[in-house]
Amino acid sequence: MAKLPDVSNDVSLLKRFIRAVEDLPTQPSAMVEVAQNHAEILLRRLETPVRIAVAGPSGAGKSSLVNLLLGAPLAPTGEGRVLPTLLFEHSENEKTTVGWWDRPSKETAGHVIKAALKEQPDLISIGVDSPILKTLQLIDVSGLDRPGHDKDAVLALTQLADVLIWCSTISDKLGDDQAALVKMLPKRLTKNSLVVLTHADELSREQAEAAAAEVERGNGKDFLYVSYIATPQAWAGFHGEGNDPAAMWEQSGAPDVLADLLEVAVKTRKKEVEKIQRSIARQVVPFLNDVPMPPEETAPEPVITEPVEAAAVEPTPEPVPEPVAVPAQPTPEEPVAAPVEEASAATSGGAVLFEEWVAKLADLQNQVSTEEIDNDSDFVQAAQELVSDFLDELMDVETIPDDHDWLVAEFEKANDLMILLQFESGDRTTVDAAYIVAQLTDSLSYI
Ligand SMILES: Nc1nc2c(ncn2[C@@H]2O[C@H](COP(=O)(O)OP(=O)(O)OP(=O)(O)O)[C@@H](O)[C@H]2O)c(=O)[nH]1
Ligand SMILES: [Mg+2]
Repeated sequence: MAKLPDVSNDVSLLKRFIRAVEDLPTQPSAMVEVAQNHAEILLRRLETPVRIAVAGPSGAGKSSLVNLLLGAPLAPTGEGRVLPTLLFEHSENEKTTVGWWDRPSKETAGHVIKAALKEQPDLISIGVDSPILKTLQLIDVSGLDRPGHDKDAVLALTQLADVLIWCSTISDKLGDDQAALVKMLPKRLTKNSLVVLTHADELSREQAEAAAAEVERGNGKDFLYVSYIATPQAWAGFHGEGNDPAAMWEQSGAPDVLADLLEVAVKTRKKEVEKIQRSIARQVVPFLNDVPMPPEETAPEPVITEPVEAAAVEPTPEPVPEPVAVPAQPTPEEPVAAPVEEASAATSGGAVLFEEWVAKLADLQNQVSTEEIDNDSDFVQAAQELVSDFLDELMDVETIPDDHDWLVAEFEKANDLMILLQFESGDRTTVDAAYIVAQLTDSLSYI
């Protein structure tokens, strides 16, 4: 079974370095201070669980699935009205925090979701003392198919999620309307995604298998896995109801859904941990000798110990310092480092990338001058596709040095912005999109 990487050594190293810098009797050098800053950001990233978002059309059974994963009926179900995004995270004390994208949040003790809804927040985060949440955060995103709420939902997904579970009722089989919504989402997210077809209890097992296979070949082909579930039966089986709860659990499809989810979460986490380890090797390790490091604690506390099913953690190799460009996961708190001096020395890989980008731009310009693109929203969409396609190439490229993680991060940020721009109206969007493209061109010219 897939196992989450053990990061206890990395956490211990970062904590000891941060403490060593804090304990210095004199002001640290600027370089050491920067390294300490990096260490703090990297530590935060190591301590952040994999963030799993459940999204899909209204009434698809998202909140029911979230509750099943939580093992508690915390997310309101069968509401029929659009709720804000609900984020379930680990906390020893039960608490509810209402948040807005543009205002400070407010925290209350206990689970008071009904009262929180009255405040009309953009986001409600719920602290739950559940072991699964030490490993995973669960995000219930609603309203993706509701005009007026779609932008908020996409914003939540781009800002908060690492992995996506797309829910569709099995009778809808992820139709074209849904495929159009999925296309709007950042590719870095859809790449780490699975489809769960709900209401499988309305079909026979053979019909459910056939529906899942059809989705896998059709609109769900970009997702890593497609599985199905009968959520009420899974819930009843899990909570020991009925004559044969074990059989009910087994037949509900839940074991496959959990196995798929675990695999995707582990894959995503491993990629993120490898990236963090490369950053530690580059940004922190060179400065270890500049400070008196405290001794290693005898029993470092592992960050990820309590698992979904697989509590076991897998030791990962020591940080690998080789320069390899890998997909980055943007974290809102991490500033994108500016290109460093030596990065401007063009590498052949960098020069090829720049040429490719310029060729794509010329193509876009051509489409505008031939009026193949003749309105603002088509321009924004074409520009977003250009950025997103190029981002895919950038992630696969191994010829640019590791220092250019910032470039991937910049394209990811630009891509997220472009996705949101598609929900805006007015001619200002064209200007904004063109500005983003120009900035990316400038950044690419550094490599
Ligand atoms: N029979 C059956 N009913 C389900 C299943 N999953 C969810 N439901 C029911 O479908 C209704 C909608 O489920 P929710 O979990 O609230 O769906 P949602 O996607 O969160 O809905 P919104 O938040 O309103 O978009 C509820 O009455 C659930 O009990 C399922 O697998 N089978
Ligand atoms: Mg819901």
